[in-house]
Amino acid sequence: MVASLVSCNNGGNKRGNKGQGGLATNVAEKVYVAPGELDEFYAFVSGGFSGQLAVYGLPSGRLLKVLPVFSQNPENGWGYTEETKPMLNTSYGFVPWDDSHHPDISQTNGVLDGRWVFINGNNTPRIARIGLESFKTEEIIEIPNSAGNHSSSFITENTEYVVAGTRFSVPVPQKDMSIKDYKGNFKGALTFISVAPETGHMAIKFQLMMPGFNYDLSHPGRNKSHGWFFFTTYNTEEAHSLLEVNASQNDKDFIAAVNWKVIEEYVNNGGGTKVPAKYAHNILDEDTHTATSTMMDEVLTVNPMDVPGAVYFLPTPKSPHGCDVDPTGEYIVGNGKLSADLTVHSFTKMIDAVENKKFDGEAYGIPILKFDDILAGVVKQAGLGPLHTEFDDKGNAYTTFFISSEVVKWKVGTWEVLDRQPVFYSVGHGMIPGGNSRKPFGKYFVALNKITKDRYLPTGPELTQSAQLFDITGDKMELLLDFPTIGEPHYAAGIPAELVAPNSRKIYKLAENKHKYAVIQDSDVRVEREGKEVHVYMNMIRSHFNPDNIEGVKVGDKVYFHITNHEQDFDVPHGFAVIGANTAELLIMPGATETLVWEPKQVGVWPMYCTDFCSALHQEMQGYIRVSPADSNIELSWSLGED
Ligand code: RUQ
Ligand code: CUA
Repeated sequence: MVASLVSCNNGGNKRGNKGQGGLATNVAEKVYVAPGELDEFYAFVSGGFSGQLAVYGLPSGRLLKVLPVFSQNPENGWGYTEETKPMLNTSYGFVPWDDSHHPDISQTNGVLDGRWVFINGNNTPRIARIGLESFKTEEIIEIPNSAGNHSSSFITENTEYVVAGTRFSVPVPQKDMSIKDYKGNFKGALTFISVAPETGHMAIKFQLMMPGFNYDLSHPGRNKSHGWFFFTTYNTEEAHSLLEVNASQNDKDFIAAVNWKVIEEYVNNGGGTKVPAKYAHNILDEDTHTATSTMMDEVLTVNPMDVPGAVYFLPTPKSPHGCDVDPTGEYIVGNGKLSADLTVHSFTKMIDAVENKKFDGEAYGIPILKFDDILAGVVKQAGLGPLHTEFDDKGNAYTTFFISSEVVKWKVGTWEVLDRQPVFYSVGHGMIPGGNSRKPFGKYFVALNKITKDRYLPTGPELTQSAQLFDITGDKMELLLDFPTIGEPHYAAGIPAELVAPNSRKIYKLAENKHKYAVIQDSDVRVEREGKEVHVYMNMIRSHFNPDNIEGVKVGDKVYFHITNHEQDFDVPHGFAVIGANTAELLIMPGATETLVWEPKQVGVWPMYCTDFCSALHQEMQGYIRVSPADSNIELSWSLGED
């Protein structure tokens, strides 16, 4: 029996390309989701420089949807329609792109609750909230006084706050000054954004103005450490040039431990300083199907010096990147990316050192704890270039190593390495569904890889980025599957499908459509002129537009097509496009209204049509608009089914 098992595995290896592609013969079954069957988990995978968030099924690795967040998406008109344009508004104007990194799913009592996913925009600092009923970006808030919003968007264990820490420190407020004066003058803002329990609406509660380090990643305390938040820092040297050398001088940087409960109390009692700050707050209303953008003008800042007990520095070797807290909340892992060892701090020891005031100096007035006093343990020689750590539900941790290109499984508490598996290649984050919560679902580990040379068919100079799925139910991790990802996958968040799928929206109720230009009754269908603006109040149902013939439009007009989809049936959107429109199509969900703007430039009779193959008569779902010269006196008229 044993002999045949071994030879079977070896046989698998021999068949594989270069000895790497070979897998045990039963692996295919483990990822095979038969036609008509559904996946067990959703995986929300960040799109990196695509600015979006992609939804995959696990274990199949099938791409289910790309959710537009920070970037315009012509596929469904996101950021192109009049309704969604305000979502991409910022204090810098309309910004139709970002670099999205770290999704995090809302939690209740430290357990995934499946209501929302948050994700950060790194470049023009923003946090987005995606509702998991409609799988739509419902809210985006800009983060002022921040630059490179990277230690984001992580939530506290009752989703009290979503946190946005700045990677780059900058002058606050921004001003014209010499870069050489960085040291001691720039600030790093750590922003705590409250999340309303029912609606999810975000509001900046306070910004903690920290020394001018780089705040790289963060995670909340949980269980016993609930009320704290931990941020890795690098460049505690405060270098401003050639950081690869100058920010690697200090043997240890810090993890900043922030007691947000203490600051919250301070702020609730009137503490903090309001400062002017311009930032956009954008909300998409599900009833009106329309977004609004509000420009805010001040923010509450907190100087850590004013709140005793609010912040401590935990010395952590060699430019730590990931900052991860185990499910019990006791252990805080600093993944020192220039170190071979992993440093694990103890929360209990940290509190003990704080209470006994065992400090080792201070930085900008913030007490530094003694490394040896707070150390829980070291995972020795685990690999090269540790980046991120996730946890399973059996007391194991899984750390990704970028340089040695592997995932290393180790035991929390004994710090012994239990297993290591190569990944192909150069893994960044890893993800276990719920792997950074009180309750991980430790069935799969997903490695999110940067480089895929020779793993996929070549597609010119750039290959796809990719994810690799491991089964982690046994003693050894077992590689099951490679699947390509959209953009660069940084972090991901996974959740059992049963916590999301039953709540998924099927339609919008037409009767509840509160869009200003909705046409619920056919009798309200009309075309109106307001100066050079023409408003078309249109509806659609399989398989026609109402109206489908419009005359009286002139060159120089701005034509607004406000279109309501009258379908009340699941999975029947209609599309809308018109020749020469300088925008994307509309893809209108059942019961919703969307608006496309068209500025006709040429006289003629121009077609419009449905872009989504919605019925056997989809090709018949079309119409014409007559465009007359600017000085014509043809009256507006519209019709459906007339000769
Ligand atoms: S970061 S690996 Cu935002 Cu580690 Cu990407
Ligand atoms: Cu409606 Cu095709």
